[in-house]
Amino acid sequence: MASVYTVGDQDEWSSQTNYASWAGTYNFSRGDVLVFKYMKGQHNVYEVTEDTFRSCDASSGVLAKYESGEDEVALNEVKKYWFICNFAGHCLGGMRFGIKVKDATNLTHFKDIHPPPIQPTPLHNSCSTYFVSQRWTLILNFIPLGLFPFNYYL
Ligand SMILES: [Cu+2]
Repeated sequence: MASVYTVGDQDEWSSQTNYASWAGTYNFSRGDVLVFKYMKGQHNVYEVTEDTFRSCDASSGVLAKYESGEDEVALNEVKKYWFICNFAGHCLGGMRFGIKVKDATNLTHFKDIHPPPIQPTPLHNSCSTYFVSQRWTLILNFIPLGLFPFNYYL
C-alpha cells in the first residue's frame, strides 16, 4: 500500500519548519509519494546528492528540479533521497531533509499467514500407517493456525 505524504504536514514546504524532525517521524517505502506544497515562486524543490544537501550549494549535484507549488515526487527507488529548497538562504535556514526509502515487501506478514513447514515423518512399516501419520501431521500443523478449510485431508 503506497502512502502519500505532504512534506511538513500542515506546515507544508516553508521556512519555519524543521524538516529533519519531520522526516524522522515516518517510515518511507518504495512507491510512496511526497507532495511539496508551497506558493509557486517563493520556494522550489531540488532533489540533490548528499554532498549538495550538506553544502546547500546547488551548482552541482542536482538530480531533479520541481517548482510547480504542488510537486509530487514518487519514491520509486530503494535509496536515500535528499531534498533542498534552492531559494537564497532557505536550504541553510532549514529547508532540507534526507529520507531513506526501504523496500515495501512485508515478509513478516507473509510468514505469519502460512503454516510452518511440515516436519518429515519417520517411515513406518506399512504404507497405510505412513499416510495416516502424514495426514495427522498436516492436521496438527494446520489446527493451531485456525486453517480449518484444510480439514478435507480427513
Ligand atoms: Cu524555500
